[in-house]
Amino acid sequence: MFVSKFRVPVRLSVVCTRYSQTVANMQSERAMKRGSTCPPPPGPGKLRLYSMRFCPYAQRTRLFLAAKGIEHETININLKYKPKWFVIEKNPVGKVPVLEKDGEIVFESLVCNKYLDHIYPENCLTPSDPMEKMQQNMLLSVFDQMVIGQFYSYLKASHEDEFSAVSKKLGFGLQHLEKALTQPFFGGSRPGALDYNMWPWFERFCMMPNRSEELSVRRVPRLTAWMERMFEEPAVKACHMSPELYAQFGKTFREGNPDYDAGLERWSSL
Ligand SMILES: N[C@@H](CCC(=O)N[C@@H](CS)C(=O)NCC(=O)O)C(=O)O
Repeated sequence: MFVSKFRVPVRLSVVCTRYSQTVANMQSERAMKRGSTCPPPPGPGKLRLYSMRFCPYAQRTRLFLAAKGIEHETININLKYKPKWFVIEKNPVGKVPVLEKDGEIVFESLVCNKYLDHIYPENCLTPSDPMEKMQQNMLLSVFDQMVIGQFYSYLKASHEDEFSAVSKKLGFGLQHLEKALTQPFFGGSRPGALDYNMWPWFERFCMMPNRSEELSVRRVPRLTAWMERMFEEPAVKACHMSPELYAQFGKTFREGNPDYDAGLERWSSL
């Protein structure tokens, strides 16, 4: 698998505490669950993110927040045993990410990110040129349909035949992105909306066993170099989780009892 050549820095979730909570009942990143009391709304002008530490969609928004340097507080949600208040008051679909500010609620990762660019226009990550914006939207659609879906199918595959069929489709989607990448980043000389909206799944490619020629470095040299550059970006570093931590969470998820607080043990007494 083409990411195997990277040395992914091993970090614990301590990096995420940089953007952590400020209200009294949010002293840790521990996920709030069923039976908990709805926290009071954030103060005037304050932004709050409802998140789950291992959710790639929430990571999209965390990356935007970090890249744009937006101050915020975070409440993590236990998505297996969701607090009633979360579904009733924050998102009827019950998913993260959700943003809350001055009585407004915004959900869906891509909508959240557009909202952030709208209300914090400094360092806008979305292209201003209409054609460029459309092209990024189309590439994101390719990514959503041909990469994200196949990524999960790959993780679930159990037979050689399945691996090979999924790898072919995934390889095809990656080839399309490879051809579209003509500059250091999809956003040009710096990462933009498309880079950050796709990144969470690339970071998770380390979870894929090395299976197929379709996914080798030789087939996607530009994407490989892009990943190396992305790993160096401060926003990516700030939101990064180690492969070990993903594996720890993934194991509990597959066993049907996701440990949303995995990796926080060491910090619980601080
Ligand atoms: N289309 C949504 C997907 C978000 C999503 O699927 N989040 C997952 C966690 S990774 C979730 O909240 N799942 C809870 C559930 O499905 O009940 C987005 O882009 O925000």
